[in-house]
Amino acid sequence: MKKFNPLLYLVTDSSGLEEKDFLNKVEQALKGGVTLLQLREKEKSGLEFYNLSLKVKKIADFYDVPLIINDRADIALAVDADGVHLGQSDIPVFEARKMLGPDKIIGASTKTIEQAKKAENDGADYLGVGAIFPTTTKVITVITPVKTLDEICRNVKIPAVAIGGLNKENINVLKGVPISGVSVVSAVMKSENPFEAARDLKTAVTQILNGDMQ
Ligand code: TZP
Ligand code: MG
Repeated sequence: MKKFNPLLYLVTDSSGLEEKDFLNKVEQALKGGVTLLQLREKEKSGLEFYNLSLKVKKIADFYDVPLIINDRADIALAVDADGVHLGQSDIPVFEARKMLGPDKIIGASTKTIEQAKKAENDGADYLGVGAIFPTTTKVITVITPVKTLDEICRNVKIPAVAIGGLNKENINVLKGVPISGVSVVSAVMKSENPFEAARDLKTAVTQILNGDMQ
């Protein structure tokens, strides 16, 4: 499997942006220090998603940041992305593993210890857990308490990242929780300056994970 570091995991949202502005935002965020990138598209056709994936892959490759495709193992394979991210309503992790083979990264969204253990046993490489806070990003989700996140982290061997409404002001709630990183959409995608947003968030996440935040 390709090595990956989920410390600052950017999940994209292109809605309301022209393609060139979207690609520019993603590039600025990568420059700012994003360590893992997920292309998430909920409204595009397969062809549009595929075409955008090819463009984002070029940028991600330039910054040497692995690219994960949300929902679609077929598109991940077609563009030779580094992996796929699957929710509880997507194809099962074990099927994606059969399709993608041992070398691709497979992530799974989980909200309970049972889901987390199943994803791990089925071959997932990392877990996304949330929403930790209410989110304004278009997603059907419910709150996952920090305590559940903590229990999930302690019950699996694969890395887990926290997601949902997180930003540099509120991630201190994650202090002491053995997460491997933080995943954000709006904190970076809605920022006027995604370079600074990513840079500052990375500093804050690093401090939280090292336990040296006030
Ligand atoms: N899964 C759980 S919450 C969420 C996803 C995709 C959206 C997170 O977006 P934001 O803007 O960081 O709250
Ligand atoms: Mg999904």
